[in-house]
Amino acid sequence: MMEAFAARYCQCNPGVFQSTDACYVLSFAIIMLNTSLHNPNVRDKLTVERFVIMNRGINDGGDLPEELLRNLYESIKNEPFKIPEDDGNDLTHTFFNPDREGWLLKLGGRVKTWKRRWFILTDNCLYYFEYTTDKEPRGIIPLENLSIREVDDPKKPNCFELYNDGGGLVKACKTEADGRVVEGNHVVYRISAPTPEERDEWIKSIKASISKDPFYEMLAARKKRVASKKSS
Ligand code: 4IP
Repeated sequence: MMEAFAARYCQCNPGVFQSTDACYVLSFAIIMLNTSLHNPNVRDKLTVERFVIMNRGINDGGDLPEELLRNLYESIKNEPFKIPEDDGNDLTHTFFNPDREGWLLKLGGRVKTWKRRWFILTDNCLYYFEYTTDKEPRGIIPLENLSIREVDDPKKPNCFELYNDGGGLVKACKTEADGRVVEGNHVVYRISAPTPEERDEWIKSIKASISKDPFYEMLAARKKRVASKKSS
């Protein structure tokens, strides 16, 4: 399987490796790194320096760019890769082809801690995950009735907020540490984007998503009909 993967990777990404063997060896090194960093039974965690040394000379006798190895190390450290399990509850379809997705920082509801979360905007809902490979979201924010505004935060750049125009808690659900799904506690969801451009893109997409709510449109049309009947 790994050989087939290496062959296909090199075919799709010519020029990255001198040979498919280099890709094959690095793939194994990444699996070992993943285990070392994320398996709690492994006490002696690989450092980035050891990871770089471990991969010396694997590119047909030459070295791979150190920056590539360091980036790979950081990426695995930030997010372990997992083989998706098939538990019959496959939400892949739900999150396929979303309106927008990306990493954002989210401020907690009662406890004000910033968490880096993977956000997916689809079907008029904003979902957030701990990792891109998670199958179940940590939280879901339905966007109906919500408003969005740009805000300045003293600690984080490029912030925007989702809030209820009428005030009160935003209707949302979240997963507690013990796995229970409960209602969220946010009066506002304050979110920080990596760049001003991304903030603007998110605001634009979320606004579009809020306004294209079919239920809302149906309700608005109904209200209009009722109003015109009354006046006639
Ligand atoms: C948590 O802080 C996280 O920020 C949670 O975010 C957040 O829940 C909690 O909000 C907040 O207390 P600690 O992890 O430092 O305890 P996440 O679920 O993304 O991990 P939300 O509702 O933002 O998901 P409250 O409202 O439960 O305090």
